[in-house]
Amino acid sequence: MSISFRRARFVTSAFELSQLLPDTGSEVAFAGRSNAGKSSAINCLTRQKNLCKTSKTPGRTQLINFFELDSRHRLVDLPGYGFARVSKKLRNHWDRVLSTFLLERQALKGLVIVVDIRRGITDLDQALIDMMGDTLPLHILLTKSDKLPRAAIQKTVASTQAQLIGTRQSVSTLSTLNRQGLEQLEQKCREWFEED
Ligand SMILES: Nc1nc2c(ncn2[C@@H]2O[C@H](COP(=O)(O)OP(=O)(O)O)[C@@H](O)[C@H]2O)c(=O)[nH]1
Ligand SMILES: [Mg+2]
Repeated sequence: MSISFRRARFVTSAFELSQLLPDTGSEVAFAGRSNAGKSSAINCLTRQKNLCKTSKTPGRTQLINFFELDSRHRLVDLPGYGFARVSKKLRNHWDRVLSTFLLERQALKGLVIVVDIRRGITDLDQALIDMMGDTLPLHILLTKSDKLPRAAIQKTVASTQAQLIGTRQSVSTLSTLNRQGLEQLEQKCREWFEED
């Protein structure tokens, strides 16, 4: 069985837990601060320019978006965190929905945490990593690598690697501009889907 990322198509969006797709098959989800580059990473992985809406204005993706690769495999774009101009009510809503989704979803096989390589892992990313513990394999995707010179990239990769604890946690870089790192991301997602 070979998974084709190119065939991804949008299925549905969820605001509430009751709107999630049935908890069957296998999913890989993308989380991270708003504007980190989650949607761009999914577009890059699927070689589709506009599968996920990307935005120069942070805080726009406020839904859980499901993309189907085939009847058994999905990618999930999660709402970004850390956007200041969000009401407390909405923030609490997503804290509850996301923690339930991430900790209880049986279909979820791995979580990609998208991090702007210029910022590195922030407190909010760390809180997510801590919350996940060893419940799921995690991959830290340091994106926008085209924004930094090679030495700075290597330094951030090394310090990020040093911060990880579990054996099921890994790091790679990505530039959605020049596709540097795309193979590693694809490999990781395949590994998670195929472990199943
Ligand atoms: N230079 C560069 N810009 C990127 C990269 N990935 C994302 N961006 C830009 O970062 C902004 C936020 O990206 P988006 O994917 O919408 O972030 P999201 O909020 O995490 O989904 C957009 O302006 C993207 O064009 C990258 O690898 N390189
Ligand atoms: Mg987005």
